[in-house]
Amino acid sequence: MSETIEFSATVSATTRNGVLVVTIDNAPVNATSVDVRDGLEKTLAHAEAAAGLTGVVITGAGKTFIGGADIKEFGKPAMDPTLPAVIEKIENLSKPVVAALNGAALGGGLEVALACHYRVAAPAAQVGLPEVKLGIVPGAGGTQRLPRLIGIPAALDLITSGRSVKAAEALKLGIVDELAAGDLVEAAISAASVLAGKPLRRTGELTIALSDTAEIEKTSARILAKARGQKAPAEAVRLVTSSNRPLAEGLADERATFLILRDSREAAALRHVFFAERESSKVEGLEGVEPRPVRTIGICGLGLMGSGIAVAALGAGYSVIGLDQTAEAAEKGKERIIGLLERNVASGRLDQTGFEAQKARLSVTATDADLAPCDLVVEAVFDDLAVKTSLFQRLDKVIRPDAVLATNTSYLNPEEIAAATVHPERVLGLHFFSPAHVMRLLEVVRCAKTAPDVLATGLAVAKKLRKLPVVTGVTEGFIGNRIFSAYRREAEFLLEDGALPHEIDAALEDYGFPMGLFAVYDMAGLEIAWARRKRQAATRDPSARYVEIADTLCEAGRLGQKAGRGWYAYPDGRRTIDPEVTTIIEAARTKKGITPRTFSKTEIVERMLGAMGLEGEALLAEGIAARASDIDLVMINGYGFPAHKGGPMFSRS
Ligand code: 3H9
Repeated sequence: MSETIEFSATVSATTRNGVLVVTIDNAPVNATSVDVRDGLEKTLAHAEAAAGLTGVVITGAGKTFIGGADIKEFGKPAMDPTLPAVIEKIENLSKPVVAALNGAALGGGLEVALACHYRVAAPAAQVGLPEVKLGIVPGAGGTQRLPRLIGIPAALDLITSGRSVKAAEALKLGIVDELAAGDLVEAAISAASVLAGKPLRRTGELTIALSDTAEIEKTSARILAKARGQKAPAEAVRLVTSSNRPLAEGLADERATFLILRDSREAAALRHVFFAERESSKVEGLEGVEPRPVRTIGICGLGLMGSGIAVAALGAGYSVIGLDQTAEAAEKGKERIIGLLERNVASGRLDQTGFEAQKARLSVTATDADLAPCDLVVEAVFDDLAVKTSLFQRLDKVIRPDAVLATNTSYLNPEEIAAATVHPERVLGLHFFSPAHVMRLLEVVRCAKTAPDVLATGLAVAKKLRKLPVVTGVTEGFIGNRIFSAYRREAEFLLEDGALPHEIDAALEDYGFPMGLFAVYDMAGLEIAWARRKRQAATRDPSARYVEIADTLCEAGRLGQKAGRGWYAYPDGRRTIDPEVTTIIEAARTKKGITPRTFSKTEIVERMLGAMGLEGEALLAEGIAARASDIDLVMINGYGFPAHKGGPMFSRS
């Protein structure tokens, strides 16, 4: 092996068997920053000129090949060389360039690999073009080279979903040419040596395989419908489906589209979400605090919520002990959990071996003492203070004093539950969203006495469960339900002021919510919120504006879709506007002497966002949320706020 040549601070190379082995070392994910691009450009010039070199291998240091373009550079003035320019030089080199994919090759990382003449992957590698998730399209040849390599239908799927595929699937699709069983770089050097002196297979020169146009049109229509007005998926469809044209023309179109999208509000919003997700588990005061080890999780209450939590925990490798009131209820819970696991098998998310392993880690009981081995116990029993406190007092007697106790309450005060226990410092809230095995959001509730390592344990478990944790202080409804209450309240004010449910829903859906608020209410059922309003009636500020319309609907038996009518009517199951509801709303306006006026969609959305934003400011001022971006994550991941709008707080900026 020759000595190392440093082409830039992040790109270096050695020569092995006449092949230049180039390593990109730009922690944390080897993003193609200007220094990497500069280093690569110099490397290529050196490789072309050096008579003794027969080929080049490009690989990444650490566990990533290249995580993509450096997103932190977006929004800053462009710096040469650009990634497309470097990639063009890779493809046009007269000597073979082999990509040795040691880990994730994403976005610009995969685009570098696509321009290489051969791709060898380690079993841990994964490839993908996740740009649409950032509101952009691949900007360095991805939309033009991938269809040349694997055909339009497969490229359309990967580029518009942004999903990444593991090495084995990448091989099957034809994105990589070889899986390295042994040493990856050795395999890549061998490949380069074999290719030396032979005609090179340049991806950009390949002819696109003919495919079924009708099928492509169908797929494109489905993607556009799902995009809910987002620009990037539509542009990705356009670029991929038109890729059967001269490469230079396609690349120019792709680059121009990429630049416009990169500077768009939508892309800025999605970048905000990307960084917010990485920020949310960084909690002040927890630096260096070790979480308590957790191997076995106890779950009390095996209803829908408890079963969902159990499925998430089993999937993450934990042992689970489920507790319910009677042996019969516990058995029923077990059946429900196994039913959910079976669904994962049916959908291909879990194989038979995994299913058996998860089942073997599950046991259920109706005896408190059986929870003794638990490192963490999560309660998901009926949301009633007396029920929860008495359960925690019973748990105090059977679990180790260092085991963590978590409540999944949505609205009760976890401080009161903690205060009823012997060790309040080991109590925190873990507020899962339903269905708990599907929803990513997890509000981690920090009580006044929660010990730092208990909070750290909550965050570590959340990460292992592949959830998105957001830390919240104690307040009625925590971050999410407090903002949601403000949002709902504003919608009801709008009803009284002149808008109708379907007008409000249409405005929200146009903005990007998957479903309008009133349609969601009907789907979930109106009775739980009604019961809460009745409970709060005695303590409600009589001078505060209160809209009675929802109560009137409930009193009339309009409890939502299950009852066949709620905010809408559901003759033959389809949601339709109901004149009876309009009459109820008009009567409520008359009763208060309100002269209704019309609202445009923009006004409706502005009022709703305004209410959410104000409540968000209050949560920040009260110290319930640590940062505005945490609030955005909660609303995006728990309440359907469109990610491409960045969240209610981002949308104020
Ligand atoms: C693109 O490529 C456009 C091109 O088509 C066209 C160009 C012309 N840039 O996720 P982690 C940071 S667009 C800058 O926790 P993991 C991240 O913020 C890009 N920074 O690690 C975090 O920082 P901090 C397309 C980035 O091991 C740290 O790295 N590519 C970038 O769980 C660790 O991140 C993508 O969209 C970046 N590209 O997962 C891929 N990526 O420590 C985005 C990460 O300060 N990245 N950081 O909080 C990922 O999916 C994951 O980071 C990855 C590693 C799977 C790579």
